[in-house]
Amino acid sequence: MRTLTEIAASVEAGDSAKIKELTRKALSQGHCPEKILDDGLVQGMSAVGEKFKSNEVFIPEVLIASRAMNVGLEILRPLFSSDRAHLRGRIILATVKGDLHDIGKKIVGMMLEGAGYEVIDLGIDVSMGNIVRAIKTNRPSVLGLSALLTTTMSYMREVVEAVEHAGLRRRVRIAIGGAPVTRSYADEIGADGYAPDAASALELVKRLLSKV
Ligand code: B1M
Repeated sequence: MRTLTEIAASVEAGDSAKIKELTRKALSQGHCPEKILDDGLVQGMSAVGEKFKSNEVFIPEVLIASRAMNVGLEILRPLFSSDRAHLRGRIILATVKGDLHDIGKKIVGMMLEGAGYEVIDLGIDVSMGNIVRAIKTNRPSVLGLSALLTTTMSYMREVVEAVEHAGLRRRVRIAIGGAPVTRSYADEIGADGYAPDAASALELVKRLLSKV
């Protein structure tokens, strides 16, 4: 447990080298990747979020912490991946236009890949035009949208409308998530579902695909 607490502290300190060392150490001690993710890396980022909120740290520190967290995520990623990829369905993920947050979406992607879905991550700040083009090209079963800002979450509605206008809405289920997003907002914009965290996102995708 001590190693996980140290991982959280290293995310807060933005110490990438230490995170690399401690994430490997935690694995060698037998901690499962989910626990290292939740009780180490995510715990550390939540603490950074609290400090950011109360003006104890500022953007540069948050950015350094998120880069350090990414180092840990990349070590864990292969452990979530599954050789069953391509079997259960294809999912496109995107952080919507104007929004640069992608840590949570990456975790969602890792969980989905681990469960045997093929994930195409379009990245951050993705416009509706690019999303529509990607759906036409890749024909996914589910589109997952992420937004962390109250100001960018409204763009999700525009994406849903653009998918509709392109005549693609029947072809793809739309799931949305991110800290400010709620189930009622998903209903309001005509998305097919909402997930508050990565584990729920996996459940949601399974549920949506079972209805196809
Ligand atoms: Co920003 N930021 N940030 N930030 N940032 C927040 C979101 C904020 C809540 C901080 C705060 O004030 N307390 C606040 C938003 C306020 C609001 O609108 N409600 C905020 C702000 C204001 C800003 C800026 C505007 C600051 C500024 O410039 N003045 C700016 C905006 C930039 C932009 O996007 N245009 C900004 C910038 C940044 C950084 C670039 C420095 C960095 C992002 C780096 C990166 O992602 N690569 C950053 C970070 C790291 C945060 C906090 C501290 C942490 C976010 C995070 O990674 N959480 C955040 C505070 C907080 O959340 N406590 C904050 C950990 C992650 C595991 O959780 O992302 O919630 P989360 O993902 C979860 C679920 O939400 C869900 O599953 C994930 C895993 O369980 N989920 C989905 C997410 N996407 C999903 C999609 C799905 C399903 C589930 O689809 C199916």
